[in-house]
Order: sequence, then C-alpha cells, then structure tokens
Amino acid sequence: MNFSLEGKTYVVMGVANRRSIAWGIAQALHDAGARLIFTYANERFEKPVRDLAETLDRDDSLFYECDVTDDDAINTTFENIKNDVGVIHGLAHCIAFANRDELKGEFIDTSRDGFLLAHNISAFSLAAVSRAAKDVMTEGGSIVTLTYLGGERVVENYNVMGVAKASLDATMKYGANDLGKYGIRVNAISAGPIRTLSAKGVGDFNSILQEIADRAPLRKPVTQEEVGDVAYFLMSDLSRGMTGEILHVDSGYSILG
Ligand code: NDP
Ligand code: KAL
Repeated sequence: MNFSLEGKTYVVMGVANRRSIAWGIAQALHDAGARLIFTYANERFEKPVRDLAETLDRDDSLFYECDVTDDDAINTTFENIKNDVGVIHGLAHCIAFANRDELKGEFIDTSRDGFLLAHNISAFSLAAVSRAAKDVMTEGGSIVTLTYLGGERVVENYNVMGVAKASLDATMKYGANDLGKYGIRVNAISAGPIRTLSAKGVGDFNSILQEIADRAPLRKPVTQEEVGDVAYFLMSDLSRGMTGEILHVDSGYSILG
C-alpha cells in the first residue's frame, strides 16, 4: 500500500488564514507529497492564501477565485482546473456561512433569507462543487467535507447552521451514492470546536472549549493538525473501502450523553 500522495493533486476550498481547518488539511496533504490547488471566496482573500501557500516548500500550487454561491464561478473554476492540471484526485470542502445575528437566540427566529443563505453556502455548495469536480476526477477521487455535532443534535446558538449541517450530512451521503460508480468517495469529518475566524466573536467559545477539556474522553480540544491527518487518511488509499461516512475528530465528545 502506498501512503504517499506524491503525483496527486487536491483542491482545498476554504482557507481564510493560518487558523483555518482547511489550512491544517492543506499542510497534511502537502506533507504527504501532494500538489495543492486553493480556492477562495473573493479576490480580497487571494493574497493571504498565496502568502500562506508560499510557506510550503513547493512552488506549483494553483489559486482560483470561487464564490460557491455562483454556479458560473464553480463551473469556470473546475474548467480552468481541468485545463491547467488535467486531473485531480480529491477535494476538501471547508466552507460554511450563516448570518452572525442568527447564531444566537432562538433557531425559530431564523429569517427565510438567513435560512436559505446558510443552506446555500454550507450545504448545497457541496453538491455543486462535487458535480463540477467529478469531471476532473477521471482517475477516481475522494471528497471530504467538514461538519459539526450541531447537525446531529441541538447545540445552543448553532441554530440555523445546525440545520444546514444536517442537510450537508445528507448531501454528503446522497453524493457518495451517486459518485461511487465513478470511483469517487465522499465522506465528512465532524470536527470538535477549534478557534478559527468563523468561531471569532462567539461569546462563550472559551466555555465551549473548557467543556471539552473537562468532559471529552481525551480531555482536550482537537487541533487543525489532528483534523488534517484524518483528511489525509480519507484522501489516501487507506480509506478506499469507506464512503458516505461521518468520522468524528472531536476527542470523543460525541459519545457522551
Ligand atoms: P474559517 O473561517 O477559517 O473558514 C471558513 C471558510 O468558509 C472561509 O475560508 C470562507 O472563505 C469560506 N466561505 C464562506 N462563504 C463562502 C463562499 N460564498 N464561497 C466560498 N467560500 C466561502 O473557519 P473554519 O476553518 O472553522 O471552517 C471550515 C469548516 O469547518 C466549516 O464548514 C465549518 O462549519 C467547519 N467546522 C468548524 C469547526 C470549528 O470549531 N471551527 C467545528 C466543526 C466544523 P473566505 O475566507 O475566502 O471568505
Ligand atoms: C455552537 C457553536 C458556537 C458558535 C455558533 C455558531 C457558529 C457557526 C459557524 C459559522 C460558519 C460562522 C459564521 O458563519 C460566521 C459569519 O457570520 C461571520 N464571519 C465571517 O464572515 C468571517 C470573516 C468568514 C471567514 O467566515 C465565514 N464562515 O465565511 C459552534 C462551535 C462550538 C463550533 C464551530 C465554530 C462550528 C463551525 O461550524 O464553524
């Protein structure tokens, strides 16, 4: 069995800064020998992503703007990727968004627009990018998305994002069923809480992390590196028999009642 990802190319969507889970995944794939393609939501994020990628000891990374709310942008991005590299072997979807003011208070107060926005960016986007990426995964491939426990059970303040993650989980499973015949696997990592830009401004994030330190079986929060290593496993042939699965990388927290 070859654990190396040398000669393979992976698309990583959702690096905002060095704290991003996507960056932890990018580093793990890079360390295994992979070539990386980065996408960012708009040109504002191009420089930070390029600056980060420059810290990797290879210079063949590629960069594309891709706002996942825009079908034309998705199609153009993957057409450009096909023209530029020919074939990709996997994709990490590390994208979510909901209006900040709907991530507190009661879920039931979510607006129609806020509900649709969260589902559009955080769940439908997986279907849209998987469809476009399929045409570039001509040797089979592995698609990995990031989910959270708040899609399986009610977690205070996660609100509309929890409902969107439930949709993402189902999107992942239906996608796995459709794409398996092409040798493409689709799985999700359910990460424990990690302090990233998205988590910024969450008032009680310290107490959420403290709860993990106090109660999770491993008694510590997970890191971007730990999630990155499981993404590497899911991208590699070691996981070739798995698809449609949710792997909890959360210090064991999800087994607690
Ligand atoms: P980051 O803030 O680092 O990443 C979120 C990313 O979403 C950003 O890179 C942002 O891109 C991208 N994004 C938002 N809207 C769009 C859009 N319209 N088009 C393209 N990209 C978009 O946070 P995380 O690393 O924490 O989040 C990554 C994933 O991990 C998310 O799915 C999140 O739900 C999930 N997750 C996070 C956990 C945590 O505790 N942090 C726990 C469990 C799951 P840009 O910067 O270019 O705007
Ligand atoms: C219960 C938890 C506490 C936090 C509650 C909700 C967190 C939701 C995550 C969601 C992705 C956050 C946002 O959409 C933030 C957005 O409104 C404002 N931020 C931005 O626009 C920044 C600049 C960009 C980069 O962010 C995005 N997303 O584009 C959940 C915790 C314990 C675990 C977390 C943080 C889960 C998760 O899904 O991220």
